[in-house]
Amino acid sequence: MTVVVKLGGSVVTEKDQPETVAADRLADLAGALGDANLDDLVVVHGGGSFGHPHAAEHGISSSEGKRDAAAVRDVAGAMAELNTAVVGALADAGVPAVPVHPFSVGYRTADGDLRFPTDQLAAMLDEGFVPVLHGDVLTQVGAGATIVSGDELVTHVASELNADRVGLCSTVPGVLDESGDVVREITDYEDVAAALGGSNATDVTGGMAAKVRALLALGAPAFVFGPDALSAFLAGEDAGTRIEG
Ligand code: IP8
Repeated sequence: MTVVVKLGGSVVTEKDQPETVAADRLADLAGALGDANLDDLVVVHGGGSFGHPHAAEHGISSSEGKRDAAAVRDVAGAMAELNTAVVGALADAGVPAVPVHPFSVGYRTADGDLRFPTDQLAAMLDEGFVPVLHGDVLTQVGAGATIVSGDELVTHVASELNADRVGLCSTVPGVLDESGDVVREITDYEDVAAALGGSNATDVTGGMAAKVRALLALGAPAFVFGPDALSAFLAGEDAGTRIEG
């Protein structure tokens, strides 16, 4: 059973305090991952108050690039620092976690397509390691460097490794309907199009729309849930919103 879990940046950092790890929350999540009994686990984490402020300061986004080595060092450096904290918390909880820094692994084509090999991740899993990736800067042909989000890496890695289950641990307890209630199951984007701002909504604000569409296309069940539900997800239960196309 291969499981890919994303720990949202707002979950593992204090979003309003620059470069501050949410140490207690991270330790709880790491504990849940340490207690889980999984053959193959890949962890991806977001940027929170580490990567995002630097990316904004340098005017870099997933579509806007900069040919600026200092900017790359800033963003990649902040994300490496957060990754060290996440890997450390997982190690403290007994997880055989190892760091994987996406800037050094992949790139984007001039069209923005992600080229990110995963053979090395499969080899790490075979050797009993738990790779821990993160949203990062990525070289883009003709554009310098752009941002790759943790979500984009989750869907890419899950699909390349034929993951059996995917979990997105976020600050919200699931995908919410117009009344603010958790939608238990999504099998078609139209189920939630109205609540998520219409089927043509883009993800410029990091919203749920593109996330749901990408997860529907995955071919494995994906779950969006809050930190309290991580243990249930890892135990194989349905947690938060189940998304499967
Ligand atoms: O928090 C973005 O990853 P996300 C990471 O998953 C950076 O969107 C470097 C801003």
